[in-house]
Amino acid sequence: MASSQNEQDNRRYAVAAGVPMLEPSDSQEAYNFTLLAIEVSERWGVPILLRMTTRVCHSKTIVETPGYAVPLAPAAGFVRDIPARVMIPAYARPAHHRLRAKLAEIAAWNEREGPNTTTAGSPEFGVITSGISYQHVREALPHAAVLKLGMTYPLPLSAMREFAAAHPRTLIIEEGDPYLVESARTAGIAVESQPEIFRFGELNAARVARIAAGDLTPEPKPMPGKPPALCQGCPHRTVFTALRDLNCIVSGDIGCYSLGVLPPFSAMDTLVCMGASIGVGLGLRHTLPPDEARRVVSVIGDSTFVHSGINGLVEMVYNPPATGHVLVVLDNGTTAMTGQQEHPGTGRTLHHSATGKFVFENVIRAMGIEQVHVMDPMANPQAFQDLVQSCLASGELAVIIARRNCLLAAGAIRQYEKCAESDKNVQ
Ligand SMILES: Cc1ncc(C[n+]2csc(CCOP(=O)(O)OP(=O)(O)O)c2C)c(N)n1
Ligand code: SF4
Repeated sequence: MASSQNEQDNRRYAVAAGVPMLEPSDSQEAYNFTLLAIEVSERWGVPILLRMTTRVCHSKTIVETPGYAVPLAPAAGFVRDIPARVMIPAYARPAHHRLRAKLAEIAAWNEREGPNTTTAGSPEFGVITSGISYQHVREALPHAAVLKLGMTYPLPLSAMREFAAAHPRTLIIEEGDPYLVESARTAGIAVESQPEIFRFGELNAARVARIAAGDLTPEPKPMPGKPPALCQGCPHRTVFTALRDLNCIVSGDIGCYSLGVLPPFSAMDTLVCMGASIGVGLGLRHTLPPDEARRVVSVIGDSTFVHSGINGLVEMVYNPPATGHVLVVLDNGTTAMTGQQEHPGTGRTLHHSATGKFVFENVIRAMGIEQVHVMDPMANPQAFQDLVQSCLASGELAVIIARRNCLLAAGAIRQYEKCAESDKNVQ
């Protein structure tokens, strides 16, 4: 939950997809387990989930490369294997049997020689854990015996059973869902779980010490930080000022512009996941009473539009709401929130050299939207607000492309454009 929109536990995906999962607990293991993942993947012909979590990604530990032979990628070449790659039911049914057989083999391998380790400690008190939680356990409970699981799907249930049987008290420490606890108990292994309050947020050494001590006193609230805000001079500001002043119902999306939800704008009413703004906006248009439906506007960033928003536009053309709909595409020439990456609409590759360009207005017109407006929202904020108002009043389908480069990226974009121009002249 460091910066995303939901707190979820991806370990469930490994089970749902039947994909073996490795969980590194530091940088060295991130390195080693990546190589191991490739080995296991090549040996059994399955993809592997290398599960990284926030604190493993945000920490640095010394990495040694102990002469481990890095497996070479096989030479590329096409070998026809239709039953393995074409999942019509006739091939998919046996494929499922093959997958379950492979998972059983991988489970047996994990028991015998998987990346699971035991740290000796108290004969009375054992902890089963994995990933970053292992580091917190070692710091908070240095006296405990620890079974650290490196491959957590399929689980080494026999090793877990043996470890639990050897300790009168066996506690499971895990961040997020009670995945290990549920798996252990389903297999009849007696383990102690952590109280529900520790399911929320990340673990740390202090929280692990509280879990082990059964301390349920309320946790101190973190000091309030300075709330994030759109930069002064950000083009998104003008757009959200207009939407606020027009009292629009705004179906928002993910990017810097999500900050339009905060004061002084407070101009975003829904936000779910990347690309949802158009579908959610259309749903509101279809279901709200007409007076309210006419106030609904979907707002999406340029990168988010090409990522997955474009599908919503197909729906908008195919099932237009009776009151029409207005979509604002915030074309700030970059993927600002995640570090100013290029995207198909910039016409440059990730390394900033020129490539084919996705031209928003051309594509949107070609998709069947007749009212397509392109405007710099900062050139004349009142004109921009008037444009939104007239699109809302028209009762038709309208798309406004609010085009003005992100203030922080503008200098770099000018440089890339100059380079692309001089490259063209050289050619
Ligand atoms: C499914 C998914 N993938 C990736 C992300 C990470 N992410 C957050 S914002 C963002 C890009 C936003 O770019 P854009 O729409 O251009 O808006 P800007 O930040 O430039 O205003 C991405 C990829 C995410 N939140 N959800
Ligand atoms: S980084 Fe760019 S898009 Fe993001 S708030 Fe600042 S000016 Fe706006």
